[in-house]
Amino acid sequence: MKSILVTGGCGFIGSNFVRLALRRLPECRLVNLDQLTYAGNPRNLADIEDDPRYRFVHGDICEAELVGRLFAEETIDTIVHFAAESHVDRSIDAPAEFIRTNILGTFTLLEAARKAWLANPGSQLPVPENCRFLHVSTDEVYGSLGNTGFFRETTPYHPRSPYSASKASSDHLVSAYHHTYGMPTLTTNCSNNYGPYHFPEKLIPLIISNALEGKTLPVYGDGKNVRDWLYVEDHCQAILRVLEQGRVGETYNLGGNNEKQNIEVVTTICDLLDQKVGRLPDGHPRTDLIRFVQDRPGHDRRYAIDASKIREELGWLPLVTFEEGIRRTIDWYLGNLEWVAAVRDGSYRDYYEGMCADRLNGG
Ligand code: NAD
Ligand code: TDX
Repeated sequence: MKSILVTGGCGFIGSNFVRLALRRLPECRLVNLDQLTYAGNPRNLADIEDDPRYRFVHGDICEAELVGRLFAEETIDTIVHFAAESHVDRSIDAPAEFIRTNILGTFTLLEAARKAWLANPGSQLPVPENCRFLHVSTDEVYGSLGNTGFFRETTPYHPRSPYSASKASSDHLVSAYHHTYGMPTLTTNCSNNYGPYHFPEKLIPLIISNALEGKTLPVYGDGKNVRDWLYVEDHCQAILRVLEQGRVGETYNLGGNNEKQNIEVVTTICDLLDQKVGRLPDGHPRTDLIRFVQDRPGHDRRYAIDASKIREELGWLPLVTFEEGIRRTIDWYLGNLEWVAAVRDGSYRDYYEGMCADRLNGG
């Protein structure tokens, strides 16, 4: 049985991954180490928390003693590392936590894996064949594109926000551990995700929840910045594919082939909500709520991914079009208004407080 340590499994992508992995890998045991920051919501995994193959551990990836203990207790042979501070705007307001979690946290995990997997951690002795360290990263490490071109795995790094700089730094550490110690690493650099359990500080869930409540819809700058959107389930499938078939030491770009200007995304959500739940109470369309607001400092203009490497080497393709994915996403939010309300009013932390008391440090 494989013993997988997932970090950040109570966040948006991590929780979608944990659910998929338990379904797809019947022979695995899965330990979820999550600090439950504001972005970690254990309710995201309420439906699987009693699965005997699953263990939740409340803790910080920067705590070397805790991470080392987990490696030993659970004989971890695989890491899927999601835990991070993930919101660009927060990284502009308060970068310190991004440096700590994203860089020092990744370093702590690499060190724990080095000590656990290498018979002599100072040398390059072969690591057991079945071990893997999969680092989940972002396309933002490559910087910003103009109107043309795509990010390839060979594109030089040029991060431009504290968030992307911290992720770039962690990518370099992962690469260094492969080259220096022979650590069996895999790195994925993915475009913008969307789908169920997305925290409503990010564009798509923020617009859906504000538009439902009749609040204004803030669009930064001229609204013409472009992002490539990937449905979260497609991302999670890609991670499993890379884990199972990826070449050790390689990086893989993942994208949805769905480039959209932000304003296009916002108007699409408004139109779909008008169709699904009716216009605003005063009869106006939801697009009337759009407000162009001050731009994000250093706002990257365009991201676009060339995902041909993973397509050609591992046969992975995104299956969900943006049109289908955005409908599914809106339907999920409409079907989970309690989840949205609890996150918006902060009461999701109550569930969390109870959980911390019960399970502190995996107790
Ligand atoms: P998220 O913010 O929704 O979740 C992050 C999770 O990590 C939370 O559960 C949080 O509690 C946990 N966490 C934070 N600091 C921790 C610490 N010190 N110790 C333990 N747990 C900690 O993030 P997400 O959007 O699900 O992103 C997951 C990963 O994927 C990140 O590494 C991010 O950089 C990467 N990524 C995200 C996107 C995207 O569009 N969301 C795209 C590409 C890559
Ligand atoms: O209120 C808003 N108005 C707005 O116009 C917000 C929150 C965002 N935006 C714009 C900024 C971006 O151009 O929408 C675009 C998407 O913004 P975010 O949802 O904050 O995502 P982004 O900054 O692109 O980063 C996301 O994708 C890459 C994730 O948050 C990262 O973790 C991931 O690495």
